[in-house]
Amino acid sequence: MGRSWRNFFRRSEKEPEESGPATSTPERDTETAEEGAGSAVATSLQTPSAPGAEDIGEVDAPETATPEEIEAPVVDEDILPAEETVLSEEVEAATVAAAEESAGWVGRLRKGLRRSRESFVGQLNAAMAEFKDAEDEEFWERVEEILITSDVGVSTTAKLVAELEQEALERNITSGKELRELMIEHATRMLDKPIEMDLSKKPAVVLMVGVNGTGKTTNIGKLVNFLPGKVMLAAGDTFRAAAIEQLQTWGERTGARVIARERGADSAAVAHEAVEEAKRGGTDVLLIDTAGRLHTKANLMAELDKVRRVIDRQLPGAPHEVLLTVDATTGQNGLRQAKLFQEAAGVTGIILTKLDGTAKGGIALAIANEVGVPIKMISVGEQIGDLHPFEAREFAEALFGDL
Ligand SMILES: Nc1nc2c(ncn2[C@@H]2O[C@H](COP(=O)(O)OP(=O)(O)OP(=O)(O)O)[C@@H](O)[C@H]2O)c(=O)[nH]1
Ligand SMILES: [Mg+2]
Repeated sequence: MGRSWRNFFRRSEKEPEESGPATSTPERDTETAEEGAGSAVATSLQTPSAPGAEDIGEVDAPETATPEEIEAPVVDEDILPAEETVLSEEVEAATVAAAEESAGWVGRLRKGLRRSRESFVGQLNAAMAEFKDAEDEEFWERVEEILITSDVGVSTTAKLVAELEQEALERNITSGKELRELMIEHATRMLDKPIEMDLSKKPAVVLMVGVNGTGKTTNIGKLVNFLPGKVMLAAGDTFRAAAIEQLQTWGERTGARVIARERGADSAAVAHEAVEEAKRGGTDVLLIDTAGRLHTKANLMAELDKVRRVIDRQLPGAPHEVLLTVDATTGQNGLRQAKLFQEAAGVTGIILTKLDGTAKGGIALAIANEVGVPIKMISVGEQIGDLHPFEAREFAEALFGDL
């Protein structure tokens, strides 16, 4: 059951023996890290190239912000969450216990989705109970409404329901039970994409992007524990002092070295220094945190573009992965963010976060169908064990399965 971390990372076949945690700490899940390190052979899964990365053309990079500018509020963003976020104290307290809890992560996913599932599945159950034949147009309209209200969105719902209707007709399905299984199958097909992370280069550079509060920094911290080899972190979010400290805390906790400069420093300069250090120090994976908010969306995208260009100049082909965190509780807003970042930042994978919260979960289908980027991981809590490789079938079952 479930996809493990073992085959998740595509590693270079040259230096598997060098892999292993950089610094062993009690918190670090060394067993998992070593398992991952052992999976040197790439599977047939291919990581897609960064789509849209070339579309935005040259953008003037923003100057380094002055302190006054740093305090200035975001002005033009409807896609950005309103509140500032800080590292939760719960994360501090729960680090050690977290890995042990990870076995129950599907349960956490189900529990998280239940809040919406109770109404969503309740409605779906009621509709399914009345299902008799696939020619009943009213039935399909009802299913459409239910899906749209659970964040699947209009166009993805239309596609899913059209496929379902066609197959139900062809196979002459007459029971709700069979139809539900068909729904799970179709959702699985829609969600099932290559999720493997390409860490075959040394150093492999992973850039974490996403709007503020979606879980970039926290999930960098969690990811360190599963990454094979020597890991380094870079505090590329120089917008807030707390963001730098937050990453440093994760560094202390996981034993990963952190490259940081002072608040207000040029983010691209931090990335530059980190790549140099990673090259020099035999780092296997460099994870770079970025800001989730600047004064404007244009500033943010220009900064990300500058960071990417600086990294690529130093290490052609890098960053090898650009991971976007999307807070699943923000519904269709998350879909807009995914489209925006895909175009501007060349995202190669999405981490869908806060699925333990009030998320309706349907956003995963919308992203899978409408954004050409795979969901690679899901996060179902603030603890280290709450980050998991995305598994399409499991997710579809958690979403559409019977209560
Ligand atoms: N419940 C829950 N909380 C999460 C999850 N992922 C992250 N968080 C919490 O969400 C808050 C924001 O996470 P951060 O990692 O700071 O988000 P960020 O994207 O780095 O935010 P900025 O630095 O402001 O751009 C923190 O309190 C995290 O602990 C999750 O899967 N579930
Ligand atoms: Mg952050």
